[in-house]
Amino acid sequence: MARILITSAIPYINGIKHLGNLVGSQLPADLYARYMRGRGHEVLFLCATDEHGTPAELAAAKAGKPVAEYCAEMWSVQKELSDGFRLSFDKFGRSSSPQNHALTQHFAGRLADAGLIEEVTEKQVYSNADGRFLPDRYIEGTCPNCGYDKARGDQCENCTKQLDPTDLIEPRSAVSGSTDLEVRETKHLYLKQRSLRGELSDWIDSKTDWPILTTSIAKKWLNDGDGLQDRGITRDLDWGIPVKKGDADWPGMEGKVFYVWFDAPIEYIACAKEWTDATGKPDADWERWWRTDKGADDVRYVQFMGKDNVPFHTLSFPATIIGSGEPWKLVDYIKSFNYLNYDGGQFSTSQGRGVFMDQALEILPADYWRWWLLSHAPENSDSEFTWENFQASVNKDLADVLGNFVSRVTKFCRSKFGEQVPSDGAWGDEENALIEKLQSGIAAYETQMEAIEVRKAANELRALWALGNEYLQGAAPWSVFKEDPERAAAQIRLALNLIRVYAVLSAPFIPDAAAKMLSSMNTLDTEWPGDVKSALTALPEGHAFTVPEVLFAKISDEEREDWQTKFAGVRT
Ligand code: B3M
Ligand code: ZN
Repeated sequence: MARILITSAIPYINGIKHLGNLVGSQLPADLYARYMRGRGHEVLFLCATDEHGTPAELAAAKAGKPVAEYCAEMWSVQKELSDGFRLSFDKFGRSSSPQNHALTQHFAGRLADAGLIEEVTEKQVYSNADGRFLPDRYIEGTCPNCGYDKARGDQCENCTKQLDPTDLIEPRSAVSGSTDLEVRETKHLYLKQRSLRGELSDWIDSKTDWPILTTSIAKKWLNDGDGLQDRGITRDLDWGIPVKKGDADWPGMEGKVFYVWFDAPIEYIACAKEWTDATGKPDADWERWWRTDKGADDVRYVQFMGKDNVPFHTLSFPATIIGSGEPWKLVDYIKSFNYLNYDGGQFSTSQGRGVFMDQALEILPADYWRWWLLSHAPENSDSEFTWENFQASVNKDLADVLGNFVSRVTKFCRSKFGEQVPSDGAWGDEENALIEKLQSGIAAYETQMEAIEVRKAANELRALWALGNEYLQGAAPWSVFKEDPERAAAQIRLALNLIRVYAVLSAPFIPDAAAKMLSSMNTLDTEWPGDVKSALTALPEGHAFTVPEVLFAKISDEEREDWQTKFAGVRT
């Protein structure tokens, strides 16, 4: 049994996430966590809300609420939605937690002691119209690297380059649009990432198994010369983690807070302490996941994120960890994703374009979305959600293939043998051939899951479902029953057992349907089908079951058209 630490990029607090956000980190992370638990490994799966920075301040102001209150409310909203999508976090924490305050201040103190923090008096953009310093994200302009005209002061969304606001060409305030900006002096802390360049480079070079998307982005910013600049880690804002050196005040930094991208990844660690604190466990229980001097050296740590987050996870956060000189666990594998587009354009939170998590659950249960999103995960390139495609895959994969198999087998058994696994009859060549195909199909599925090739894993699972249907079609127990009821009994005994096997295999993708399949098979046996032949005898002769409700309803053309119209505009 291995120990696997899994984190998903932590979603910003300001607003409900859209399906593109979901498939870019939290959902595939959940898939992997469920799979690894299903294989019997010990998993710690963490996520949280990312609560600092100007977006939170501005959203709270817009909602007319104190920012702390706004964040607490939005945390509950996001928590409920992540439960709705069955995201199986061991802890859904908050980057504003006391644990993260303490740990972030601790890291800053360690970095300062190591000589890796520089105090810099710098010039920063002040907006006269807005009466405040403008944080990087709230300055927009043209990217000096690629020419994109809506680049933000912290990063260009188009080319992923990390920026400083003063790099922007023709800057303007994103708060008011004002170009009445002036530059004022203010003192900030800089993390001297540059002096860690060699260590970071060696570390990234040692990750020969990382996905190309991850390493290409990491190496681009590492080797570009200007990619690994020292980074400002403090801001002139009210809301955030106060700048301190451990427990001690930091002279000259009064009234300032840490930059959101400094404290957000540290929340991955703090979240583990939130988890043990909330459950009354000792610190040793989270430290064994995070401290290599306390047992974490045999943990495998896997992170999930969208591609725009990669530079922060391959350079900035590792710089914090390495620079601290303490034995914290570094990530072993980073799975990153491209973007999911929506019907000919981009999903957009600011423009309210696309389908958002709350809206999705209002129209269909989580499994429908989970299946489509994961089976179309934007891995090798961006991918696109269209309602036609969604309808087609739900109707075909879930209703016609898996749902239909379960329904036909259970109903046929009920009508001919009653609601119990039929006795008599023996398996023959057809069954042995099926078992062989299942055995190699499951091995292929395991290989893809282990490699976190999400789409390929979905393809393998779909192929496994199809094998059951093909078998049923060929074996035709409904005809065989007339001549040879014992033979039909043997076929159905296998097929009922296959429903349990499908439930176990499919649970990472469609946990609710899997639970229904298991409960209709009247079993708690979730053992992974290592040896298919014996897995197909788990439900013994005479074992009672019930015919389940329809697992997946088909999406009609009318429904599809309704939704298409409903979601064509923008959300207000
Ligand atoms: N909140 C960005 C995002 O949601 C940011 C991730 C933080 S991960 C430490 O895409
Ligand atoms: Zn750019």
